[in-house]
Amino acid sequence: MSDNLSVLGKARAEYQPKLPVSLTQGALKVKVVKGENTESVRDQEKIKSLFPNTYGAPVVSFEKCCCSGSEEKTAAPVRVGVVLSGGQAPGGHNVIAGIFDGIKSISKDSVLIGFLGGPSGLENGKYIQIDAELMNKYRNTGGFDIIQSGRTKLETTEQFDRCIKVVTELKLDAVTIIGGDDSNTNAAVLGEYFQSKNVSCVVVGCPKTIDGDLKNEFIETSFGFDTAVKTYSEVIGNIMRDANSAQKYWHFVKLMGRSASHIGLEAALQTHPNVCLISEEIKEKKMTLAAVIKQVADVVALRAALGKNFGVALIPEGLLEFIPEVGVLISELSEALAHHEADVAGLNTAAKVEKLCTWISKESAVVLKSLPAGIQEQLMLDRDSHGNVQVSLIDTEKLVIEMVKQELKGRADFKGKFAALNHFFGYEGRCAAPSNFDSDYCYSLGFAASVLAFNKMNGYMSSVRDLTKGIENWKAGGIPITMMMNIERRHGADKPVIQKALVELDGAPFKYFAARRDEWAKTESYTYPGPIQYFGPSEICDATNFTIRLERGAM
Ligand code: FBP
Repeated sequence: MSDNLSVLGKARAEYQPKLPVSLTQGALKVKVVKGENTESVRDQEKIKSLFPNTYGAPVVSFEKCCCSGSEEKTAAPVRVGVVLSGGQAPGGHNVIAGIFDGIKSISKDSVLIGFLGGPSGLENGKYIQIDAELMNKYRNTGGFDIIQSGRTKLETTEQFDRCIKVVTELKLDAVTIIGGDDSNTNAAVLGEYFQSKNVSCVVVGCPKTIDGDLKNEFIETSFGFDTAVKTYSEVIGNIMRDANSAQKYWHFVKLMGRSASHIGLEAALQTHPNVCLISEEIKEKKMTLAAVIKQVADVVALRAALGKNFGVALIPEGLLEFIPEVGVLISELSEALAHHEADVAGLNTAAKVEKLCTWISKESAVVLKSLPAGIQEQLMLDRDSHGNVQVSLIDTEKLVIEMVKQELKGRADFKGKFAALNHFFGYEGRCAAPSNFDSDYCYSLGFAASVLAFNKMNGYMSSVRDLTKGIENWKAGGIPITMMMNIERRHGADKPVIQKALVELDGAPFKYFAARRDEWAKTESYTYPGPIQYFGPSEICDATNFTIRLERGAM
């Protein structure tokens, strides 16, 4: 056991995560049942032409083997590599523990290779062998520090060929890529390339991201979302108590989640803030930035009229991209930066704005010039390796505060006070110790990935379903990654990517929120969820989140 574990950490290390019934006898005693062949969610012909070898594979589900328990099965050892890709998410270590225990249940001589620092570790052959002693130090812990993570995008044939060299030298049967939508897209592309080159190593994905936007009929949630939002909700609850105690500040809390507002929505369901902006609704209603600010200012004014110059507002970090005129600006900037990066390198903000305005539309130039210099600079920052604007670096909450202040100044009938504080919760929750739900879910996803690897199921994502029905009813299996894909514009080009799951306005979580938000705006209906509990009654310790329960009709 690691010396740097706290008292709780030591107790937590003893926790044995639970598994779906189909996996409890080990990876050798799993029956793989194939369903119907599949199609991608959109752009079928295009995706099929890009994935000629792996497109259309069936969904597979795992069943407990009907062979008698005493019947000993044996198999040759398997050699599996694992990569942690993208932003940290609670439970990643348990996915690795699930893979480790899964392949050891096939043969005690099976080997797990951990590639260091994300996909670049696979490309450059930087790795460690994960043995039992190392694994045991990280069970049920947060973070990705066992092998670290990275955001390198594997996309060129040179990179793929370097990966082939590494997996061939290491004699790997499979590589598991634990990542979000972009990383799992990479997993599918790499698997397709391996197969086209007759490389026997398969590539298996695993659904990770606190953002909660990698989900569909078969992937009910991405791991890490549950723990991260519970962690943010604890702190938001604490801030609500403070706001209600001092009664002198408005707190504006920006929450991570990239494009999707799932984190903000779930935090709202857990804590009942006075304001919670949902980017997807703003886009649907085609609200301008001015209209969004007016909506927030209206709540501030309403509360002030009731003698309440305080409150809590939740702001999703991807907000600006969803305000139509700013969204257009961001995509035009992305396109311009993709083609003219060298032309603007080294220029100061004002000069960069002037230069970029010659490549974007007149309307977008007006929007860009209307924003404060700090926000302009942040919108022009380099895109990440997948072509996304880095929304966690944009001070949206400060922009909203400033603009609400201006809006209220212009209202003759506003007699209240508006003193606002800003917060950003993101990194605080990404490496939290996993909740029981994430500990179990991640371990199960990892174990299921070992079954996919052993059965040579190339281009599949590990899946565990029926998550609200109690672990004894969880169903493990695998989903072809191409099934989740469509074509999107990235870095100025059309690319196959896994379709992002945004907040659905006709979905149960949003409807539940929308039916209550007016009441929450004017009252202090705050709830104080408190810290995640690991020991105690199951209804407290094993509870899932509102989003999945509402989506699955479990509340
Ligand atoms: P993934 O999509 O890779 O899971 O990352 C999620 C996330 O935490 C986003 O919520 C956030 O916008 C982004 O990572 C921050 O990126 P970075 O870790 O590179 O600062």
